[in-house]
Amino acid sequence: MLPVDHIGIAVSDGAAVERLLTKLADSAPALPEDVDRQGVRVRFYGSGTSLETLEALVADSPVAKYLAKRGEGLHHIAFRVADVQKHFDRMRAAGFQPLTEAPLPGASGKRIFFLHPRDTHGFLVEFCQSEKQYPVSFEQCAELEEIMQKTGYCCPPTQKSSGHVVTTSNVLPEACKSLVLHNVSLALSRVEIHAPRVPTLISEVSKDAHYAQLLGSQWPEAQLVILPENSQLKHLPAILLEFWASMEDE
Ligand code: CMX
Repeated sequence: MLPVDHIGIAVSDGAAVERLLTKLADSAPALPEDVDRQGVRVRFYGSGTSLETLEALVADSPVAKYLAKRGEGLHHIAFRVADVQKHFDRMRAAGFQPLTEAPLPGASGKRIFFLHPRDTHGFLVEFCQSEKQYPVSFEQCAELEEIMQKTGYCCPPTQKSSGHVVTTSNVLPEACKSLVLHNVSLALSRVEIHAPRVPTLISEVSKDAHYAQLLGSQWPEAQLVILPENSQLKHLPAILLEFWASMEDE
């Protein structure tokens, strides 16, 4: 299934709801943002799948109409996609009528489109392309690539940025922002490593502590992130996304 990016809740007074949601979601909201095109003020709570409160800024906005008709409550569910245009075309080809002629800018720099609730059993559906996408190339990691693409945070590297590389190969690329060695075998420790000067994440290294030490000593400038023992493929997206986000923060 596509990942849920956020759940929208229509509220009469976003500031008043802030105290409740900060407790409930165990996270303070990002600063409120006004989306003039939609006539709403939004606040996002949490990362990953977040909650979004929507309050009306103008009387004839969709949220004002919703509040007048149905009162406060669940307003929409938003799926996160890597390529919003692709899903716009996909939904149209499947016979849905998106509410706009094309995806448009929404809150947090996302590009979004909606389907009418009458076409979706009574709930409003949004598709959004995350504002934060990491350029990643996958080499011989089809299974991991499939999982990572589903997060909606990965896009192919561009020429401008060589991006992050996830590989099971021991032929290591020189130019990349970060290198993830996924499931590399012990064979790697036996070859001479010409390590590229990049921060590095090593996966599933705890299978062999000696191997971690060896790479650590050969690669002193690298930032090694040792994954928990028996960590499974399904845990990697969260770990990788956190790692790449932390690189951006530096
Ligand atoms: N969820 C479920 N049903 C909804 C709904 C919602 N969020 N909003 C409206 N409806 C229902 C109404 O209850 C009504 O149902 P009934 O006919 O059974 O009474 C029907 O849809 C039509 O509603 P309406 O009040 O007549 O409103 P419109 O048809 O003019 O608009 C909609 C409905 C969905 C097209 C409009 O709300 C819209 O364009 N929404 C998308 C934009 C939006 O919601 N922006 C705010 C979010 C911004 C963001 O996240 O960035």
